[in-house]
Amino acid sequence: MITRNARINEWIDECAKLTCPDSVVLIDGSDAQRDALRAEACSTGELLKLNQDLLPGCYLHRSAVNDVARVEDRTFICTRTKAEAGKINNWMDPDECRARLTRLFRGSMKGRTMYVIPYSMGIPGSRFAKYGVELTDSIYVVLSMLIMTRVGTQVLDCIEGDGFTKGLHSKADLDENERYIAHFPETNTIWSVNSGYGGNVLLSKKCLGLRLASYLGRTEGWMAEHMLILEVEAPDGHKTYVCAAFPSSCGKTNLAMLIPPEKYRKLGYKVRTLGDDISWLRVGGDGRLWAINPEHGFFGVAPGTGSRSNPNALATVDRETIFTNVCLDADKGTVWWEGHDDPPPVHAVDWKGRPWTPDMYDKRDKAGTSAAHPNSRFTAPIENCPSLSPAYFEPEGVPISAIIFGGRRAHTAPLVYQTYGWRHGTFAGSAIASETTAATTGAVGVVRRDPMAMRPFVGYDMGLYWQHWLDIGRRLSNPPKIFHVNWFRTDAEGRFMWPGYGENMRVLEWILARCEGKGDAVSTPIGLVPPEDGIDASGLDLAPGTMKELLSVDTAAWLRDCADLRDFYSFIGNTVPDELCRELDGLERRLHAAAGGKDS
Ligand code: GTP
Ligand code: SPV
Ligand code: MN
Repeated sequence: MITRNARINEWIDECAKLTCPDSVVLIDGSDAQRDALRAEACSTGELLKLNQDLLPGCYLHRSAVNDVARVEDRTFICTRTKAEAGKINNWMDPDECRARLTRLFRGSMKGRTMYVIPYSMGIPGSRFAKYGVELTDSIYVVLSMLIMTRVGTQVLDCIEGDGFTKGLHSKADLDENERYIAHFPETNTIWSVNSGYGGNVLLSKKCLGLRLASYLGRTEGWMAEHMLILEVEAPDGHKTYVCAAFPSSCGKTNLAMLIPPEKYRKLGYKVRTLGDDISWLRVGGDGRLWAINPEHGFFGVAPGTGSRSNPNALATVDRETIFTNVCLDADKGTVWWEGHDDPPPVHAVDWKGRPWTPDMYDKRDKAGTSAAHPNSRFTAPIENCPSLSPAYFEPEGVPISAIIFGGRRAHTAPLVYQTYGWRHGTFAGSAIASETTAATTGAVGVVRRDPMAMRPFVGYDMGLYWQHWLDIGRRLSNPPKIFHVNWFRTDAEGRFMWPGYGENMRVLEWILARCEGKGDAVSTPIGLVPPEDGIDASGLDLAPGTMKELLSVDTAAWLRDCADLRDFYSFIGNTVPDELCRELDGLERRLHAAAGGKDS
């Protein structure tokens, strides 16, 4: 008997019969068990122990070369009907999927141990917590889940009957042609097979935390979003909470850990972190939107993390951290990646485990020739973060004043604009477009529509998801203001025009002022844009005209974008809410008017 919960035991038995592990081990959350698993993983080469004087409790893991990112084309939502999964998700009939994956799971854990990981999303026992149990044959998954979520026997005590998400994961033989990440919302089940990469196998994260949670949230009246949560404390001590949704690898971790420029620090501004990837949002009794971060750690992008861009992240990963697919300094037993402060190690071992020198780098084949994979990551405990807000521990979460949408766009989207309200804001979210990144397999740098930064993560039909946003808005008597930002606009030479990172505080300042009914704004066809002097650029080395360019709205480009959005709406189909179609009509009309009728 593994647990005292008969439903959990029955299900474990069923999965063990299928996968045939040599033994079944319950993860109790103890340090002793964790340490034994670390030692075992080091003995098999699954983990490499880093220099414990310089990086205590830190390990390096290398995944299979064909298994370095989420696989959207192999991710399925298995609802009874295809229509429920919607146009964007891959769908498979639940019975067909179970049959197909049963063949892959059969005997897949022979000679291995099946670990039983009871975990909680949110504070165990709190009103908003959800529980899951993940069965896996990977020690890497166990050790990562111990960091990313709250794990252990105390979670089992919170689970009543079958009130938990059933997650079954097996590395099997990592065959990429038989890799599946399958979700069964109707039975609250996830099956993942033939992968060892984070987003595919840490079933708490995108699988439960976003896909199943968004499905549940629709029926239960709350939202699961791909959003960071941060706190800004003003010089007078007043605290404001902000959520921001950017697509994968587009700056959530960086914004969540932002350190204000010196000028703001001197004035007394403080920015603190509550979460960097997932928010669960509810309508509070006060008519405001309240957010919790259900996770307990960071699974963050390593490349680009340096003392100029994100000192808080660097301080977070100097202990008790698992690094995946970064570069090893073979002399020092430390880690390195592109964008690190240190020069490349003399004896560098790349993410594939081969000797590496800087002259091997070819920017036309970044993933193949960089020392650290572009989607290499760190898995670090949230409590390591120097900027962690005490409000992270509030079971009811924090009230949100602003929601910021964003994307990675070389052109079109200005540095920042404010929408006219919840409905227009929902529209702006539905219209996010962003260049693809290394966080998912496939081409990098291609602009695609990524509504609310949730394209790969909505567990049902996108049109109904937008309707859910509108419905939530109607229940908010004091909704957050909704903004859109773009840190990634480039000039004619392809260089970023905005310095970004800590300097994004200047944009946050305008956003916070707007939330308080202050700060100037100019009405444009797309929304409210700051006047040229509305964003404090003092002390920045911006070339003349840059701010004007950053804030400009290119009518012709926006009209092209509207046409593309119209196609996207028709692709999604007749579930797209009328209210959003009218917003699109209105935007197009305003753009035509601004173009002086020459386009109409
Ligand atoms: P996921 O974990 O995949 O959901 O990503 P994320 O949204 O947390 O992205 P993250 O903060 O890790 O940033 C990803 C990449 O964007 C890194 O290479 C950063 O260096 C880069 N980046 C983040 N913020 C900025 C910014 O303000 N300006 C520029 N130019 N790059 C940025
Ligand atoms: C993302 O891709 O948005 C991530 C990393 O946060 S993963 O957990 O792999 O999805
Ligand atoms: Mn993410």
